[in-house]
Amino acid sequence: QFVENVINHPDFAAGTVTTRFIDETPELFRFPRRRDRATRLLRYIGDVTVNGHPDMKGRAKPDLSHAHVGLPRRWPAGPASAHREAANTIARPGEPIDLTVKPPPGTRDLLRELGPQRFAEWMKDSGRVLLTDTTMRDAHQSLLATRMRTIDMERIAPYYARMLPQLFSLECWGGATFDVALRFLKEDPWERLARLREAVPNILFQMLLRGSNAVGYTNYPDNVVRQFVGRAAAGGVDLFRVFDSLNWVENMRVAIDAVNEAGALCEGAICYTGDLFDRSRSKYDLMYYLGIAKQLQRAGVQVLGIKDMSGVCRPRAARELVAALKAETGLPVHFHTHDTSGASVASVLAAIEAGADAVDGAMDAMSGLTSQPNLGAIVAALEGGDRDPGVDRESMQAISHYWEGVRRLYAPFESDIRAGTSDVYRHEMPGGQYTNLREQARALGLEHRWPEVAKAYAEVNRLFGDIVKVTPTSKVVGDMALFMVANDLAPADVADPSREIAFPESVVSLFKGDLGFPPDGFPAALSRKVLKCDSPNPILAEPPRPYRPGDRLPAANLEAIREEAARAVGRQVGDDDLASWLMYPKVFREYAEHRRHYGDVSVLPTQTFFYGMREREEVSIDIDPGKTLVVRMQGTGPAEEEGVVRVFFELNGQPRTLRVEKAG
Ligand code: 3PY
Ligand code: ZN
Repeated sequence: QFVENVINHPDFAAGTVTTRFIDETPELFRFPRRRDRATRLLRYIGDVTVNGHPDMKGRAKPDLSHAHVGLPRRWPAGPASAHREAANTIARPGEPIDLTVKPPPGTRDLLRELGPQRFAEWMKDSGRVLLTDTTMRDAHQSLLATRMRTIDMERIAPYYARMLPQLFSLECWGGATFDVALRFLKEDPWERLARLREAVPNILFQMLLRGSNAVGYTNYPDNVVRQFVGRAAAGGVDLFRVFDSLNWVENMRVAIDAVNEAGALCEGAICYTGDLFDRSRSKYDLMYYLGIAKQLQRAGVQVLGIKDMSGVCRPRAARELVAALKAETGLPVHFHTHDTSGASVASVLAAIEAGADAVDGAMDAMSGLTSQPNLGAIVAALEGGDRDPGVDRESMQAISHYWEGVRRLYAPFESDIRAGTSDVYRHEMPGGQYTNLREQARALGLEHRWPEVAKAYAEVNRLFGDIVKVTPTSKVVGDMALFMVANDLAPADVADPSREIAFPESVVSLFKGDLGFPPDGFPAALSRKVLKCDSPNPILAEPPRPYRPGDRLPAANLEAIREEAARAVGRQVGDDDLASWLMYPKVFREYAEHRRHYGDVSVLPTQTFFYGMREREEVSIDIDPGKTLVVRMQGTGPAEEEGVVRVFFELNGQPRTLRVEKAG
């Protein structure tokens, strides 16, 4: 507000201010009374009700008249399970679930007791398979365009803590969730982490970190990556799954060191691509993966992750890879895959047979297709065997039932895919990208040419030298594939030195080395063409030799940037806000603006957030512990002026009328 007052002051605007302007202009410190939270939230609800949510443009509104999100209310009627006894509750099937009872100890307590090194030993010795539930991160990133809101996670979180304390970890942060929370959901990812952490004190929280790209799409200065990791660890992330989008360990070191410095558990992930057994494509053979694993081990990771982001690691490859990695490094191995082909449970079971210590899956209702394999099915397959994960299936069902209800709220973000597709073995698109790229294709009017896009994706990969495709390199390959289809370009046209092509910006950036380099570099001829090396500009005469972008990016002056951010958003900027700004300055600024105008919209129920309110609908909004707003929408009516609608609410029984401008 102070900044607004300065900017709007007539002297400031006229450029006649002196250095004593602030001292001599007391009105700068006169701020209008902060609009109370309820009014700002009503304004938001009014806007969305009248004008619709901007994210809903072009999406069909679902019929939610019978939507029901069922929280577990009573202990499921399954056999009394071990963990209920561990919870020291006398709960019996059918009894109400008491959220005031402290959750039993879990993996997080164990990590704190043992420290990362000894915890990793425990992972190998525990015998049972350890399970990660990805529902709160990768599953909704891959199925629902990452749109799941904090409130829907927070409501079920305390049940996880009590009903499934034997889970190894909850993947609930990082990847695309950071960007999407700020950009589309207008909520603070740091607050999400804090709220979930409070609800789940006992189970490891896991995040996906894109190495030097942190949670963004390009390399950041080293000190920015370190600052981010430090804040994430302080905010409650216990396990960092770190990867590099070209499998270049050199470019992961800063992140790995930062995780270790924070005392958190560091999982170095190897991105799986290609086919271990394809002799015509020997680049990605067993030696390749073992080489990366050894580098990661030397770099100081305690756990090895196999990150099969596209779901192309077939059962035989999973078996071979897991066995070899374990034998060669002695590190615990954590297997992650996607079900795009429909065959992922087979790969998970093969990985377990070969000795995988931990595997990822998603709760039934959020599994399958481009998401993770079905956890309930995995548990059932292992039940009674020597690697039985020992989690209560009835509890999993109860929690999955909740997710089933939640998923309905996000129906407009679902893709239209009905079945698995084994075409993934050809195009190798990551699960999190597949639906996104389809949507981009639709936006460009290319939906009917999707098979061509998928084919072009594979062709671009070959043109680029058969690279690892995962955020952000996968986005570059996708951009180029769409570009080729939209412009009717064949691979030969792209490669043809005599044919002028205006490559997409992201492609130029990739070849410049902004994301680092694959171990064998980019193909020389295409590099020359993309970078216009044959142009008269001598600086561009040769493609760059491989370098680590972090070595060329100057350290960010964090305090100067903090001040710049504070000026831009008109309030103080703490360390978490600073981290958000460093990742996404423009997005953060817009988020801050939204928050100033509408307040903290993360407290709204998801239906209200996306779809506004119907006439005579009533919702309860918990804005603080013990402070609830009851909002009833009475109806709308025309105002005296054109283009303005009056919305009639009742707020805690008191009538409130709001004037909402109708958008364009
Ligand atoms: C991400 O980086 O967001 C991913 O999910 C990569 O698989
Ligand atoms: Zn994934």
